[in-house]
Amino acid sequence: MAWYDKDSWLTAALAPTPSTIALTLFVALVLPILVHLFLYRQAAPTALPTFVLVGPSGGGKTALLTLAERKTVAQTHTSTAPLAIEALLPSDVVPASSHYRAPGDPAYERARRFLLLDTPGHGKLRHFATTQLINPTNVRGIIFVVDAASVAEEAGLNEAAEYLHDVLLALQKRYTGAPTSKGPKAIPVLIAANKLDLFTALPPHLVRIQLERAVSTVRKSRAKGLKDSGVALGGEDDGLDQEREWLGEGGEGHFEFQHMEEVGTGVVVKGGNVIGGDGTDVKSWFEWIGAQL
Ligand SMILES: Nc1nc2c(ncn2[C@@H]2O[C@H](COP(=O)(O)OP(=O)(O)OP(=O)(O)O)[C@@H](O)[C@H]2O)c(=O)[nH]1
Ligand SMILES: [Mg+2]
Repeated sequence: MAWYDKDSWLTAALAPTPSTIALTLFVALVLPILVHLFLYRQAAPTALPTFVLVGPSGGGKTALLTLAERKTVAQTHTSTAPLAIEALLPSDVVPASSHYRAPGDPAYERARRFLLLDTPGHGKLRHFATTQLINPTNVRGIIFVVDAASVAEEAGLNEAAEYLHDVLLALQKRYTGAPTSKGPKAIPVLIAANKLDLFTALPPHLVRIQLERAVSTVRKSRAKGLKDSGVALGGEDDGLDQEREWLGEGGEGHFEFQHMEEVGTGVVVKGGNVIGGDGTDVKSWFEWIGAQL
């Protein structure tokens, strides 16, 4: 049977027979729906962007998490386990990805949701935080909560600086150790100078200066032979060359948070207080979160 015969399949496919019309209609209507469903499933957000709360014990991480969840402050105790909650940006903060969307748009409402992960700040329980840094899943930002009154004293400052040094070094290693030359997606860091309601608290710009100075000291002492910064983070302790163990630029001088931009990590310091006689002031932190969403 040749293709031009009356009962060949090609003639039937082009003829105005009811079965051909029905089949064409079916394909024309059902195929776009199937393609839409397939693409929609693939594009649907699988997990919310996560912000990890890290920082020395007593900084106010759990207090901030409680505030984000319940909109009121509550008494907290030293944490021993990580805790994740789903939070919503305050209505007066606009997520950066939704500047041109109207409130009420489902995509706008979805963009305002995020996960907040609290980790224990005690020295022996920091592995909960550091595993998140070594293998971040959906981590959009790190919030390093520090008590601005405790960094006014040497002991508190040193503890905060050591933890901060390890956090920044872990982020740097993640960046420099990436298999692609483009580097992984940047994870920015917010240093939340908390407890500004206290009389003894340092203002944010001084918290920044003090921490930069103290991190420089930590960096110098680590370089002096303590090659255990990788061990402290639960990472590979050997096989890493000296250069990668060094935070920031190769130079010996003063460390500045600005140096972290070269390894894809923006660091900003913003002040606030979760608890206080005059109410809470956490707006600048939520604005920072909104800028990352
Ligand atoms: N004055 C004042 N106190 C605060 C503020 N934020 C938190 N605190 C208090 O600081 C203490 C420690 O707060 P937490 O939130 O438990 O500290 P944490 O960072 O979770 O500490 P760990 O769980 O041990 O890592 C609590 O007694 C809080 O009430 C603040 O802004 N101002
Ligand atoms: Mg806690």
